Amino acid sequence: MPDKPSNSFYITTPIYYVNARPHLGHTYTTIACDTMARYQRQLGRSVFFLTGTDEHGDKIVKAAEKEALTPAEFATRNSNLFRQTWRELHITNDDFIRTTEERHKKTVQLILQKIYDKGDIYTSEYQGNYCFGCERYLTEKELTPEGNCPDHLKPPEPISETNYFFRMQKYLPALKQHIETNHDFIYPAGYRNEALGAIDELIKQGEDLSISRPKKRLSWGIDMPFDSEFVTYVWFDALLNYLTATGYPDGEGYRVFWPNAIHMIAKDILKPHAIFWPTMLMAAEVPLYRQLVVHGYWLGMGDLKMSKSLGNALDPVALAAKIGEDALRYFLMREMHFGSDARFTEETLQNRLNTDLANDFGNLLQRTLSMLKKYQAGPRNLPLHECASGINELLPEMARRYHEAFAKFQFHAAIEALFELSRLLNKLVEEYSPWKMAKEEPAMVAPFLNTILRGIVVLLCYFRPIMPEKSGTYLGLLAANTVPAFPVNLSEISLAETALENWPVFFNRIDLALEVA
Ligand code: ME8
Repeated sequence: MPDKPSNSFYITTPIYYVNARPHLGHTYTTIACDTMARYQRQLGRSVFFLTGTDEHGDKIVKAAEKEALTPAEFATRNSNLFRQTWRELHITNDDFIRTTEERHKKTVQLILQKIYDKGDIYTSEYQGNYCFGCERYLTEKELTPEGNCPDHLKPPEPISETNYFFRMQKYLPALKQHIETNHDFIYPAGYRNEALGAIDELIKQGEDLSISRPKKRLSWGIDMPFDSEFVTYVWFDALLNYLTATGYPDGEGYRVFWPNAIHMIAKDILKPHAIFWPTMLMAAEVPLYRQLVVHGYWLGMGDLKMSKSLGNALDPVALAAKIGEDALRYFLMREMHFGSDARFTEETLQNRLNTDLANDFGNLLQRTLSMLKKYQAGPRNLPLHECASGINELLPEMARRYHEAFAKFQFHAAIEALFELSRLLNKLVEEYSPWKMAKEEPAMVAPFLNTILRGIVVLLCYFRPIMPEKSGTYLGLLAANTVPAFPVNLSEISLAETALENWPVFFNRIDLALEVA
């Protein structure tokens, strides 16, 4: 049995299908988890951050055939694309799981056998409308008026076959009760309500979950341990990755991290995560994960969900090369309100980055450093200037809003809280005008600019999970290493008293229109 929740933090991305290249949609989830993982580490927690690839099923077989590769060759090549992308974007995942690994096969078979032995798996004939894109049967209600899958815009295929079924119905009432009593189990609330609605619908239909595929139709999967004529249904296989990676059932990771497991997904895969997965855990007598956090879609051209099949997906590595890795992270975290959809256009990207990073914070940083150099004022740990009291008044409130926003995955709100301080610092520079001070009260210039600089160092500390590279570089340049992870008073900031010669530009204005021309 796992420990009670402790100082540990476990976060997962979905494991991505290897039939597509990583695009901006996958990148958002991975960067959001990475930002959260970095934040939790900065708080001093012990973090396990998992991502990986989902490699079995019809979809992969079909995609491999098109390229005249075996499913295994195809899966390995494309899984490496994800691994490579996350490496290039400096994602700090602690593990990368592939569902074709031996450790995973063991867990899947162990859990299936356990559920089978207690009588919660049986065989039956099934007929339904199967969407190969979603790798699941769709109900009539889920289809668009034209009879298409709402995500893949194609009609599902009618299929009839004998399969093994998991007695999901048995666990639905208990799951419903769990969701009702644990308000944050599925977050934000809109998705919690959607899950409750879907449970009621499933109870009404009375259907269980088909969890196998006959090998004569599909052999690319994990054998059912009690019948080698069948392989495991891809969702049953895939969901278990979250448990495999902890070292279930005996691993230290299972004991330490499982009680604090948080799964991040987009709304497309709410049903498998909010309903199939917890009922599977109940049947396997494994405690439920702690929380499911659900975000909306990045919409690309035509205001459609960005995806490979709709042809409007963006390559994250190319984009990062163009605008910078931290700028990409910043944009994704600032622009999407976690839970709602967000639109990706070059215009929103450019406006957001130029306004926030070049004009507001970037300008504050550049002008402060230039003035420090021009007036030969530091960095120096001088007594604080009188304007520090206004800054110190804001800091605890800013920190409170920032941490509260992080606790709710509202990254945009955390960033907004920081910009209040950035604006205050810019305002103080205008108000006190060091260029005038230099003529009228020259002795005040250094204390003033160094007070502003300490405020900038505070901001860099809080920006660190979001823009790790730039914040890290500037903190290395400007701050002593005694600075706390999340300072709440300027007196906690010790500056690195090294001469400022050349420093990198925090953010170069971008003009994507000009670049295209
Ligand atoms: O569903 N906007 O894999 P997948 C936001 N293998 N997020 C997006 C997105 C978009 N336009 N497009 C993709 C699968 N995503 C299964 C998961 S888990 C046990 C198995 C992100 O490759 C988002 O996180 O289709 C979404 O849930 C996921 O990619 C789907 O990835």
